[in-house]
Amino acid sequence: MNKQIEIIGAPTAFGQRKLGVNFGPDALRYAGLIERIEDIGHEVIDKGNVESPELNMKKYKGEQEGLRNLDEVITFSNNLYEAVNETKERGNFPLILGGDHSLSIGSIAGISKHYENLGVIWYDAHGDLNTLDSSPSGNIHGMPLRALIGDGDEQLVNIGGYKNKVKPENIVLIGMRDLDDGEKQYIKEVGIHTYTMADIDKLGMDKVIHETIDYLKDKTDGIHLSLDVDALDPVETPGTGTTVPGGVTYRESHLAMELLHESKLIVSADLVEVNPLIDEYNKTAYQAIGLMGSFFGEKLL
Ligand code: EXY
Ligand code: MN
Ligand code: MN
Ligand code: MN
Repeated sequence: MNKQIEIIGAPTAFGQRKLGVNFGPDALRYAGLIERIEDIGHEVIDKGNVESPELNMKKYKGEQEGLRNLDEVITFSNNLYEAVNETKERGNFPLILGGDHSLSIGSIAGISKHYENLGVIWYDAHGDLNTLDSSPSGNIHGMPLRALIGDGDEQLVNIGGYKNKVKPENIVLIGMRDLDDGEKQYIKEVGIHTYTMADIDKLGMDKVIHETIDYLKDKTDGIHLSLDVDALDPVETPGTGTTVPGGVTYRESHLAMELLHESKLIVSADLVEVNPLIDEYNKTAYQAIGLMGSFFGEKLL
């Protein structure tokens, strides 16, 4: 049965310092994301972009103490929470287009309340598990997963009016190759199931995804995919703000998406950190659309 997929644009750049990622949703639409998913046979409803607070360029470019653009991130997260929650109330599949990864604070808040035990697959070069104390940057896009677990700024932790959206044991990190010391310590402390690039090299993506599904399927009642395009190797996929060499290949990522589709367990997804201003003519948006084709069941033959 083909899902009714609702596209929700989340044009935020407040979680980091590089303008352009806020144009990600429209770069993906312009590159043909909706038509690509419709051609597979799914019904796609484009809900437009959630409202964003004004981006004051002087403030955005300037130095800030503590959590950067905290007020804007809180407002944006509440707006996105409302939109995603409504999509889930309609029983549809939310595909949230970023925008930087701080958007997951709002998107997963809107999803998690509909599940007892939401699983999360965090496909990323980074853990995004910092608090202000462990953060090297003060950028909130390095913190969403920790806020969703329940640590950090109280307002971020309580988006949607509740906390502890995701349990550490229901998370799988895939693509890790740039973890801060505080994140490494936390991952070991709470035992988050993690596949680094070294693990992917040794096991191969087929086994990584099969193990991920086996690890999550009996203890979660739905799985959210949070796909950060910086998981992919920057030689192939340059259009993103925090590139790290030695990433997942485009072909490995296609395989990952095909296997996740086959699992039929993924109930929602974020597609984040596409920045067309850093890119070579929107190349990264076109790649992301190809991956979404595989994720929604496109067959090569
Ligand atoms: N760990 C670094 C920080 O916290 O500033 C870099 C985070 C990059 C986050 C991008 C979205 O994945
Ligand atoms: Mn990320
Ligand atoms: Mn990342
Ligand atoms: Mn399908």
